Amino acid sequence: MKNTIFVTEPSLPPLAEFIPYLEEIWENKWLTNNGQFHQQFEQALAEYLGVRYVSLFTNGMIALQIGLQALRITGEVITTPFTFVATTHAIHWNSCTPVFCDIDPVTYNLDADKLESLITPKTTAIMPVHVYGNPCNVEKLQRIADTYGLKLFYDAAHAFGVRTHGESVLNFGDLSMLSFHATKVFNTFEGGALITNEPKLKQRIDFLKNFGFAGETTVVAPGANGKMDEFRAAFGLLQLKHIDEEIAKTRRVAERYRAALAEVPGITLMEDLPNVVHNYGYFPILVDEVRYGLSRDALYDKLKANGYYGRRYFYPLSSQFPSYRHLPSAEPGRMPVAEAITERVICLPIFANLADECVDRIAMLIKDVEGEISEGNCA
Ligand code: T4K
Repeated sequence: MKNTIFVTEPSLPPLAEFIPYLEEIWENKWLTNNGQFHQQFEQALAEYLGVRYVSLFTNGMIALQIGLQALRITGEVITTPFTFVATTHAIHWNSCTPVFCDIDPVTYNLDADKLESLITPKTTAIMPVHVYGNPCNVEKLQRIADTYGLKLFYDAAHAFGVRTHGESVLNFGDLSMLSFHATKVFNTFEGGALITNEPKLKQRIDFLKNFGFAGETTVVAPGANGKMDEFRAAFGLLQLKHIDEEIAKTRRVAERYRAALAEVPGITLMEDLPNVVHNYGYFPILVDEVRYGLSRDALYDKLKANGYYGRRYFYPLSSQFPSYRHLPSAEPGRMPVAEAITERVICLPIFANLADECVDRIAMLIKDVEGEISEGNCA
């Protein structure tokens, strides 16, 4: 859509660079099922991310579902309501009950200090999300998981390349899931991965994503089809060559927003966390209606009317959707922090090629509380 700046724009390499990969696929006629690009991409990703084992998937949602199967999760899973609904759906699709826990007011991630009171004899796992790529309180979560004998499965859909205290955030817990959807910092059109340090778990995941086949005639479990094809694996290999530059460019966009919006009364920005390498995939702001002078939705609509399509990630909370709002943990008032933040958040447009002029116009629209329309759109 012309004259519209969306919340994100996918990073794409020059098309000419992809042609040789396609020629090779056409030559080999090997399109999927653990082909050469699939194998190379798994290896290259593990090296890039600084993790032990990567299992590629056709998307992040099926990776979550298969990860829960691979860990043999049953009963209740404690999770965050402040997430894309895929996290909650994956729990539901595995015939488990999501139990929602409130979030931390600084990181917007599942609040490890509020978790223990939700554990019951039916709890088998904790499924936190590194929202916007901000690392969860990984140490405390691990302590609780170890104390109660629970599995710890991170939805790391937003956390490509994120490091905490020098270590990949994907190395914590039993399993982590990455999404390579078009809207993510690193994309393969659609795609995803599971990351683990355990060779046996990697093997079980690889069986489960290929219908449960452990050999030509051996099926070890009721698997599904979660495989990534050669087209996307080849594309991912190419994307890896450009990702550092893309993240560096996106970081500059975030810095420009921060400088422009630092002093706006009633607008709260999310700062970089100490000892964390971020990927800048999202730029959330919180709008305090009383101090700012406009409601979150009024600002959201004003930006949209000017062609700037931010998104209210994540509103409503997962726990507020009809499929889940009957659950006891979803009852209004039980998660005051999440309930407040979901009503105030807007994620502003951010991506590597977002022009300075666009950032400046968006910032100007936010600062000019009374003003309605900017002079033309930067697109
Ligand atoms: N867990 C978490 C925490 C997640 O955030 C997600 C996905 C998942 C699990 C599941 O992973 P995947 O199965 O998706 O791999 C988008 C994405 O579809 C979704 O992947 C993502 N999270 C979520 C946060 O955002 P929508 O409904 O906002 O997408 P859509 O189509 O409205 O796209 C947003 C904007 O991006 C568009 O307005 C324009 C731009 N865009 C989008 C696409 C698809 C493009 O410029 N090009 C494109 O190809 O959910």
